Amino acid sequence: MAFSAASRINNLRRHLDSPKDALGGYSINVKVAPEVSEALSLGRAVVALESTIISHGMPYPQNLETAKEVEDIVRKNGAVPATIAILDGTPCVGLSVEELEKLATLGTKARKTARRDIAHVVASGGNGATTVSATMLLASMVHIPIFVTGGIGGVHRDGEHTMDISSDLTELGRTPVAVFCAGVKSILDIPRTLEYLETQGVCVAGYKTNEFPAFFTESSGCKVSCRLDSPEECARVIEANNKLKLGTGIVIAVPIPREHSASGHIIESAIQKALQEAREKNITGNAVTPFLLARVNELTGGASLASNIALMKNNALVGAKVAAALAQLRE
Ligand code: PSU
Ligand code: MN
Repeated sequence: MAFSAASRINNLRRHLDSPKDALGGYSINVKVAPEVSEALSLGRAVVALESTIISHGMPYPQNLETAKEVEDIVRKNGAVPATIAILDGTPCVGLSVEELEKLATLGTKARKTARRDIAHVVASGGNGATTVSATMLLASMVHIPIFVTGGIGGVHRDGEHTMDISSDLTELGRTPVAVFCAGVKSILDIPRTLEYLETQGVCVAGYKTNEFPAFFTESSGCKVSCRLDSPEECARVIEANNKLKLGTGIVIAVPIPREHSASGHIIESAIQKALQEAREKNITGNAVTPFLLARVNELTGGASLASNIALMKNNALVGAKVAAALAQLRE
């Protein structure tokens, strides 16, 4: 369906003035960077990016360098990057270099903000680094259909007892944003994560693969629900999801490029050790994922960080190309 530029601007304004559907009637101010708002109003390609990966997912200064490089890759591949975070209580879509620096240096002092935390971070004027669930929600409020990250959360190992299931999975079941990732880390229970996504009605596609990747490695032994072989094919599925008003998200899993994949054996033994330590230290709730990510990185002597950075950049490349293909499809 073609929209004129003026009607797109009006639609966006109406939505920004009153983002009621997403936050239940609480009319808040969402700050959209001028570059992002212009691209959205003209129907150009935009890619949302999360910020917990900056604050909690990587150490300083690699987090800042990676965030900037990822934005550059998105730009070079035909889309406008929109990193999402909550700064001084204001949800921001598109960050300046200074704002990225602020978040990167705050690190874990920024509040890890999932859907459940948004209202409190806003009401208390805090700084929130948004996880996949909160980033999806804010992206959809301003009608950004595509979001790139490294790995999504999932069902934790032993999740059948702890019920530790990331809100990323329920968000995917209720918010129509396509999330590009390299699968989920094997710190999680991958088969149960996929079962949960199936229950939530989420399409889990493999980009040029039939197998769901395991973040550091290409294979998890689990199948995806469909395979997509080009940016145009991805764009058509995203558009069909949108036109059908299914209301659910899509996972598009992009395997880590082979030359950057970490040795499965080294990673697995680090994961086992980190899981054991987490149990001994009685780490629970939303502290589990950041703890495991940091420990696996330490235990592998930075090898996992290098892989993490490489796959994030690759996901950004693919996501930006799909965003460009989607914008073209909608012209
Ligand atoms: N997995 C990663 N890197 C990350 C995260 C997950 O490989 O940075 C972050 C993402 O922000 C994700 C969040 O949304 O952790 C999930 O946290 P939890 O498991 O507490 O839901
Ligand atoms: Mn959890």
